[in-house]
Amino acid sequence: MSNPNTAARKLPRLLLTGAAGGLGKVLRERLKPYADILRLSDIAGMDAATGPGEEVVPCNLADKQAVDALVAGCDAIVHLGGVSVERPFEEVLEANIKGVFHIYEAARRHGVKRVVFASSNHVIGFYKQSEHLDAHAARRPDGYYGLSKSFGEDVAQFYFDRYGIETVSIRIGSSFPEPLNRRMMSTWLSYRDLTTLMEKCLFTPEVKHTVVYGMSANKDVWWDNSAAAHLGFVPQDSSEVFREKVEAQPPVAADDPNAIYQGGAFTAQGPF
Ligand code: NAI
Ligand code: 15L
Repeated sequence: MSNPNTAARKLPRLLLTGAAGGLGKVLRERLKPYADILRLSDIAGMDAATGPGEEVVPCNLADKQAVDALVAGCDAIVHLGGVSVERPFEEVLEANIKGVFHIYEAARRHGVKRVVFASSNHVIGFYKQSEHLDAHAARRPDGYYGLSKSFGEDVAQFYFDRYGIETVSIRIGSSFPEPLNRRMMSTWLSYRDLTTLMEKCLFTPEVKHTVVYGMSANKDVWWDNSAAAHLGFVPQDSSEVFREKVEAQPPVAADDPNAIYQGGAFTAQGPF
């Protein structure tokens, strides 16, 4: 059901970074109804055959001038672009840390008032799976990638406090067609729920800087979204339908990070 607080439903021009990636491809299709023009951007090549209402603007997020030009003329930004797994710091620095700063600087310069930032559960990855968190829990990043998302959330808060640019930072759990392992039974976010959440993030009238956990209505969850109730996000899917398939996988050892930490294997990657 739609959020009664959700106002306008179509933006003149919406920027989608990371459009060539896994979630970018999904949202390229699903965000079309919410924008007259969807501006698609990535450093990687993508299907350049633009459909009606699409435009493709290639860009390296590490290039400040290029990002400035990318953001010009846009009304809102869904920022998915960047390194999406644990990588050496220098790579994360360019794409994620400089990248997110460039996005907000460009938003400030061009008067963009709403950003949806693809943060990650890896900002809190070092909590145990036995712990339950809301959005106010202190962050415990589980690597350079998690640190970059934590920085992004701080940048979002700063640009709201200083310039009034509103952001929803979605701490996405695991958004794939289906949960791939036992850990993802808790962290899974279906594409349908991701799309609904994006719509809430873009159109809820006042969000300030909201942090929301991106998860479906899974049975055993670690996260509490009460601090983001104003978004009116009510997930429809649950990982339960995949339980039999997931539990047919070999058991995970009790001392495996995948069985201990919310961030799973990310907590044990590197040093590079
Ligand atoms: P992905 O790795 O498939 O897509 C990321 C895209 O960013 C890629 O197409 C890549 O070419 C682009 N990119 C990387 N460096 C760039 C640069 N310097 N300039 C411009 N573009 C660059 O990742 P996915 O799964 O689609 O995730 C999208 C976003 O959501 C990412 O920010 C990721 O960190 C975040 N996220 C995703 C989760 C998931 O379960 N899929 C979970 C948590 C967070
Ligand atoms: C993420 O942040 C990654 O981008 C994604 O590829 C998954 O690994 C996800 O977290 C997860 O924790 O399952």
